[in-house]
Amino acid sequence: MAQRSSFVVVANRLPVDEVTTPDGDKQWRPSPGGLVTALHPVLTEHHGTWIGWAGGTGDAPEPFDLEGIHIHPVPLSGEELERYYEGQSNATIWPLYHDAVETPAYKRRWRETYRVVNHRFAQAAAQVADEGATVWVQDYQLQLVPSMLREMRPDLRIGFFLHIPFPPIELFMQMPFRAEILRGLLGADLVGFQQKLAAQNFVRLARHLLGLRYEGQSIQVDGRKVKAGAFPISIDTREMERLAADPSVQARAKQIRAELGDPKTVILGVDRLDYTKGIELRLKAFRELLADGKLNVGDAVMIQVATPSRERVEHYQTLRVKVEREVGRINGEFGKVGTPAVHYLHQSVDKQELAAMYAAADVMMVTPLRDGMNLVAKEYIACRGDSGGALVLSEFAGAATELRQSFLCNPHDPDGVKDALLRAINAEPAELKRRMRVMQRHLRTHDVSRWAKTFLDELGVGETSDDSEG
Ligand code: ADQ
Repeated sequence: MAQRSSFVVVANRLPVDEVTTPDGDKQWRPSPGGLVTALHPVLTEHHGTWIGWAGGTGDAPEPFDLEGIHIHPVPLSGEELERYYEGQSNATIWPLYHDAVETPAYKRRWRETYRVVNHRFAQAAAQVADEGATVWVQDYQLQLVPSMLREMRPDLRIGFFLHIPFPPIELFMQMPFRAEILRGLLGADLVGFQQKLAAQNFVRLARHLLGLRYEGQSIQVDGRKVKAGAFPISIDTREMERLAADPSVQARAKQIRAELGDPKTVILGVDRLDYTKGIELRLKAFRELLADGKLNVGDAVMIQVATPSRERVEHYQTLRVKVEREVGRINGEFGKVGTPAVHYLHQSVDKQELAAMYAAADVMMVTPLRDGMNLVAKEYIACRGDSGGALVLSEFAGAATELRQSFLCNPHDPDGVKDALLRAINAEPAELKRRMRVMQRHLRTHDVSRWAKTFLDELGVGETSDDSEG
């Protein structure tokens, strides 16, 4: 019989990676991430379980304990991975929820498998949750889990958090199994979003599509109340500040600038290689400023780090080609031997190197066409200490609601992006430091543990303490 828990997290991925030790043994290692950092205290306090996919296809590993968390792997076959994850999650729901910036594809067999896999996750949660336990379901891959789980276990408190945007009614209505998805979410007691606007889209949709009544943010469903609300996610701010202040990271930041030829302005972009992130338009803005003579190679240099992502999905393959063509074009037209205009890394970098890059960059460009939050923007701010620096930020990132002292721009307007970049580059250092300090103060109080605590308090999970009380 499976170990039972009073607190259960259900997410597509488990917070662990399998690594091979120097002796050739396979071992599980925690994979660092904001979510697991935030939830770790709650999970250990409640003998919590995390249910998710461990990576790989075929049989799942047996459940195990790691650093005080019970890990409960869910299996996926190769075909399920293709249909549930790459298909329904990342070629239907992901583009649709991001303003359809790429055209969503709809396939019956994808949604059938999405249903099957969601049911498997719900069953795993029903199996490990104690009587009256709290279950917190994460993100767009698992939107049917709340209602499936409620049917199996009406005694549970169920929360759901959507990490990506929730679209306006007109867009959501495109989806062939729209009512089923909505009912899936309404199985939760609390549905959390990054933004107020997303929560409003959700309650309005419930009325529009299912004729449900709502008062404020509370929807009446079968005699129950389902609350919707905004809970903007954040980062482990103190940890990020500490990392960036580390002498080895500072030394590496200096070294990066030296290797770039100590230019006046280092411009940085860090993203998963995703079409929502606005990587191409950022490169294009940089190219046009070079062409206009407003920037010069040598004075200004750009680094673009793009983590490989969802490489088997067609839109992502096309994007890679487009981004790499643009990088090639810029370097071809403006680079000199030994001095490229853009340094492009199609790779993932470790946390230390990432912090050093943030510390080395005068201007950070975060220009998504649509983004639930965007944690890169917040990480950059936490890494600046008192050295100033400027954030160019898209109005369409959730982070723009909080980071008002950034240089905001409309990513659909190329001139607007160029203008914001130039203003950021030419701003007075004192002005930049002032802006940075305001945003840093905000992030110190609005960190990821506060996010988790606010959500769980609203869900009514009694005595969850944040680590300051622990
Ligand atoms: P993502 O779309 O993945 O997340 P983001 O919020 O920017 O986007 O998080 C990316 C994370 O990956 C950051 O912590 C960043 O440091 C890291 N990362 C990015 N590129 C990297 C690289 N090359 N090497 C190493 N690390 C890299 C989704 C939503 C967001 C929402 C988050 C959390 O799309 O809008 O903010 O979930 O809710």
